[in-house]
Order: sequence, then C-alpha cells, then structure tokens
Amino acid sequence: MAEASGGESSSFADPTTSNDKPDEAVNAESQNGKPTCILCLGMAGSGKTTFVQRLTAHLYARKEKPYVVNLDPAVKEVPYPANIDIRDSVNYKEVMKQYKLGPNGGIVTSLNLFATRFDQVMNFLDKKGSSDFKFAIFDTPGQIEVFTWSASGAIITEALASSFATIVVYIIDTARSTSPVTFMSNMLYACSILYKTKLPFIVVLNKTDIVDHNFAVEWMQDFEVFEEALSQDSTYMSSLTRSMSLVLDEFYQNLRTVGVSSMTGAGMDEFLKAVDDAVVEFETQYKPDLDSEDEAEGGAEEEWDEEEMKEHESFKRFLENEKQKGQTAKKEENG
Ligand SMILES: Nc1nc2c(ncn2[C@@H]2O[C@H](COP(=O)(O)OP(=O)(O)OP(=O)(O)O)[C@@H](O)[C@H]2O)c(=O)[nH]1
Ligand SMILES: [Mg+2]
Repeated sequence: MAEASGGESSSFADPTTSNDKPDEAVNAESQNGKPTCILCLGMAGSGKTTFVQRLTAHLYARKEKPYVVNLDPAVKEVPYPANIDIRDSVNYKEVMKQYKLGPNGGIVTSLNLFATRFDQVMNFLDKKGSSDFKFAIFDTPGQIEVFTWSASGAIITEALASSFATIVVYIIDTARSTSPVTFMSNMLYACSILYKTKLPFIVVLNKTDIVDHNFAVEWMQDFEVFEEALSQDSTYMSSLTRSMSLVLDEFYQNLRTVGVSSMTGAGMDEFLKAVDDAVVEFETQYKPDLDSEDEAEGGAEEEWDEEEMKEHESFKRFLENEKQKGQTAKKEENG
C-alpha cells in the first residue's frame, strides 16, 4: 500500500492541476470563496461514475474545472481526470490479501485507511478551493452501504460539511425504477440517507435517454397517480407500499429532483441550478444548525475527538490482529 506523506508530491498528489495555471474563467467564486462539495451516492450500477464523468466534462466545457475525487477503491478504470484517487494511496487487492478479507471487507478497510488521512484532502480543498475551482465532486464505492453506514463515510461527510457547503446527490437508475415497489424501496433508501447525513439533497433520476423520468416526478407529486400504478398489484407489498408512499409525502415535498442522462448530458444545467439552490439551503439552514449544535454542546468537540480516537485505536488493533493472523497462517503454510 502506498504511503501518503503529506505535501503534493505524496500519493495524494494532484495529477491534473499541480502544474496548471488556473485560467481566469476558472476562478469561480463560491460560498465565502470556498468550494461546494458534491457527494455522489447511489445503488450499484445506478450511474455514479458515469454521472461524475459527465458532470466533470460539462463543467470543463463551462470553463469551471472541478476538483474530482474517486473514493471507490475497487473500480477498475476511472473515466474522468481524478485529482485524488483512493487507489493511489490504498491498494484494495493488497488490503484484502494482507488482512484476509472478502471484497466488501476490503472496500470498508480501504476506505477506513483513506479516512485516517482525509485531513490531507481537506488541506488541498482548503488551499486551492478559493481560487482554482468552485466544485469538488466525490465518486463513491459501488456498494452504497460501505459509504453511508461506515464510520469512515461519516467521518468524510462530516469533515467536508464542517468546512464547505456540502450536498448529497442520490443517483437513481430510472429505467430500473419503473415498478412502483422498486421505486418506493429506492426512495426509502434515499430518505434514510437524508436522515443519516442531514445535508441538502438532490435526487438525480439518471438514464433518461432510456426512459423519461416524468412518471417518477408524477408519482411523487400526486399520490393518486402512484396509487393507480400500484392498483395492478394486490400483494401485501403493494399495500405496504401504499402506506409508505403516504409517509414519504413530506419527504417528497421538500425534495429536489432532476432528470439527467449521464450518457447524453441532458439535464446537466438543471442539475447545476439545483446545486445552487441546495447551496443556499446549506448556508441558510444547515450551517446555522451545525454552528448552534457546536455551541450548545460546548465540549462536544472534545468528546467527539475522544470517540474518534477510540474508534481509531480499535481499528488499529483490528488491523494489527489481522496482520498477525495472516503472518501466522503464512508461516504455517510455508512450514
Ligand atoms: N443508457 C444509459 N446508461 C447509463 C447512464 N449512466 C450510466 N449508464 C450505464 O450504467 C452502467 C453503470 O454505470 P456506472 O457509472 O459504472 O455506475 P456506478 O453507479 O458508478 O456503478 P458502481 O460504481 O459499480 O456501483 C454502465 O454500463 C453505464 O454505461 C445513462 O445516463 N444512460
Ligand atoms: Mg462507480
């Protein structure tokens, strides 16, 4: 595993911008001269990576070169110019081998290892964000729960949101959500991520080149239309889905949705408008909440640090144990 040693010559080096002179048009101002962070989440195969690729190309065309971070250690090819690539500092296959882990454990552990050095990413964003780029885009691992339900995912998200306007983009494969029950389960997942991150949220209905997204918008706006679609199905699931839909009504009312094709680029300008909106929401609602939480809790920062320390220590112990186990097994094999 490559070691990152701080500074830009390390494995966190910035391949596309370090030698570039920022051109004038790129000097976009953002909130308080700091970049906006766009976290792209979504089920496996929903199109996160293709979306990041398309958004990056779109911003390049607008002369708003973004800063792009790949957080998926298991991806084979990254089809966009990544300023920071988790694979440069953590070798996922090596992690699996060294700690005797399966694919999911390997991804979680790789992300944990990366999170312990996330302060370096924060430094890059802080240093360059005000002058070089307006948007920092994050592509996340295929297995969504690795990011949304792991300590490292939370550490990364919270670190970003504490310093920059941070927005969650939940990408949906629209073509695979045309059944009301599948659509509902996808939206429940979206809702649970909103609960978890408490950040401004945009739902991207992707792959509109395959199927128009308006059916989904209608389902969210009008319960009766959704009910009609459900009426073809009289199973237990459909009656549960009906109740769930009523519960989700409040969630739908406050949701920004944009139809996009990452393949053709349709909907990208609308998406950026939604981002502007979400940034205003971050600054006016989320930021004051975060600040007042910090103030109200007083010493909470110290407590959190202690919690983090405990987690970090136990993670280190886990790694040591696993390493020892691996070495013993190897000796036995050889002996
Ligand atoms: N037709 C069409 N296909 C798309 C679109 N976006 C992505 N795809 C295809 O969907 C598949 C999955 O896309 P990815 O971008 O790899 O999805 P992902 O969410 O990053 O996948 P994982 O990282 O493995 O979870 C690929 O075959 C893409 O070509 C789109 O807008 N339209
Ligand atoms: Mg991907």
